[in-house]
Amino acid sequence: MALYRNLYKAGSVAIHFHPAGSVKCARPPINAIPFVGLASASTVSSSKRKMADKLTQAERDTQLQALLQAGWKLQSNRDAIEKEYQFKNFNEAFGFMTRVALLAEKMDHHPEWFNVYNKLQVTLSSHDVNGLSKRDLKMASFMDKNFS
Ligand code: HBI
Repeated sequence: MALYRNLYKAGSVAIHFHPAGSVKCARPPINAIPFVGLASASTVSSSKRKMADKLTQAERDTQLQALLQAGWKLQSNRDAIEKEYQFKNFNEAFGFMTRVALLAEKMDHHPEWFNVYNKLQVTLSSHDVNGLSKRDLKMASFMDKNFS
C-alpha cells in the first residue's frame, strides 16, 4: 500500500474508484481517491528534461562547430541554425522531408522549414528552451546523414 501511495503522490498512478461490489477482486476496492491526471507528473519531468537539453558551451564548441563545418549557419537574430538543401527534384525533397517528419514526431521536436520544388530551407531551434538544444544537434545530424 505504501508503494501505491508513493506512486500516487508522484502523480504516476491513476487510481479509479469502483463502488464496493461492482468489481470482483481479491481484495476490497481501494477507498475513493480522485483520479490523478498523469499530465502533472509528465509535464514537470518533460520540462525539466527539456531544460536539461539546452546546449552547454562545451557542446557549442564541439558538436555545434562540426555542424557549422558541414554547412549549417548560426542565425544572427536568434539562437538557431539553418541550412539549405538542394535535391534532384521535388520527389527527392519530399521523401527527405517525410523521413525527417517521422523522426520529428518520434522526438516530439519539429523543424521550421520551407520547401519550393527541389529546395528545402531548414531552421532548427528549441522553442521550449528558447534556443539551441541537444535535440537540434540530433536532428541536424540526422538530416545530414540522410541527405545523399
Ligand atoms: N519543436 N522545435 C521544437 N521546439 C519545441 O519546443 C517543440 C517542438 N515540437 C513539439 C513541442 N515542442 C511540444 O513538446 C510542445 O509544443 C508541447
